[in-house]
Amino acid sequence: MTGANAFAVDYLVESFDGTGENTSSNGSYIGLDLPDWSIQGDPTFADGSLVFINETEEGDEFGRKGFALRSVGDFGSFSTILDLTHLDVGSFDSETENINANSSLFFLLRFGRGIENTIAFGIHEYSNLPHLDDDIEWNMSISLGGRQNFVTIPRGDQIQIGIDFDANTNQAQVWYDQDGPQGEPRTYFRSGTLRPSPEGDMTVEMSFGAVDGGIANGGLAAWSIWPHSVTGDFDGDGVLGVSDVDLLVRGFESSSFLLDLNSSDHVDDDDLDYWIHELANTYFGDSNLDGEFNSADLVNVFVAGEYEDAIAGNSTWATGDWSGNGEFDSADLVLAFQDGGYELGPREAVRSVPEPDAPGVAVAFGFLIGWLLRRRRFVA
Ligand SMILES: [Ca+2]
Ligand SMILES: [Ca+2]
Ligand SMILES: [Ca+2]
Ligand SMILES: [Ca+2]
Repeated sequence: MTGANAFAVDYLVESFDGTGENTSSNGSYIGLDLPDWSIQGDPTFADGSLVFINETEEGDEFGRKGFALRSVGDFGSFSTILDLTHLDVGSFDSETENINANSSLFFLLRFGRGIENTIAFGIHEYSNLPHLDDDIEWNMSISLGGRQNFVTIPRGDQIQIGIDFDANTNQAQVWYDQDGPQGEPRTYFRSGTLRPSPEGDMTVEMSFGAVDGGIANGGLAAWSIWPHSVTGDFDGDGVLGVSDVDLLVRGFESSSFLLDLNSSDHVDDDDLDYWIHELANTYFGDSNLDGEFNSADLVNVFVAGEYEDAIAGNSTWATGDWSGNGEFDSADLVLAFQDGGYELGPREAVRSVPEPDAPGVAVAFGFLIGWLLRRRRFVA
């Protein structure tokens, strides 16, 4: 762990809220957090985002009506996330009813000029794709190193989309989250390999484009990118924290290569076990991740008040779900006490001494259950 550093040194974040110190490269946009953005398409800062409204504009030669792009240097292995709001890429000019109309949002990372060096995904609406349920779905296209595929995703005017890249294998993977960090988990798509090896400067581009009567409106609400400098630091804040555990647990059963810590091609409780024991060097039950499992952790989770509550799937690592199924119940307590770290102090300090004997654990567990039953009566 890197201690008090809030973010890794080369973590880049652009809030698009209009209060930053920088001006875009063409001088038109003041209030950006990062320098050197090239912005076209006459967007405005509104509601904490940079909003593109493109109904009446003519697109450029690529059909782009508005875009923001900048060079981002060489990050090695990295993750990047784009938050979108006010999103509408699914409307058409009903006057034209042109069967070739289409609307797109694109999020691209280019490592060079060729498509084999590009990660691109877009959200689209094509008026000539009748199989789509227009009211509830969008098409999403994914291009990883030149290999394309299409999926459908639920519509939503706010959406979070991301890219993970492993510079060691040149693997790239994209995901989307229709309702941000809470609610439904991220959906990860199949990963792909970029060819040849990416070199030099990388460019990020977020663009809204449309042709023949298509409409593509939306707001850029935040963009960030960070290198994978700490294994298991999935949110990029430079430390192993409870939000990283939550991201891991919410990725159970997904195909995320970033979360698959033990390279089993599957994200599951073995990866959680690896994160807790090998990366964070602590025990199950350490709800505040301070490196030990003691009474403070139990107080925290019982104060949170989710033990065997009636709300499905509401619990997290910090509120007592140590097994990763979204609930805090007796199975989590059993797991934590079987892991054997209760009141042993930091894990480093006990690795060279014998495991605690079973009666000691049983006594601690019995004490806990008594305390728990008293507390539940008190709460009721
Ligand atoms: Ca973290
Ligand atoms: Ca795994
Ligand atoms: Ca603790
Ligand atoms: Ca649980």
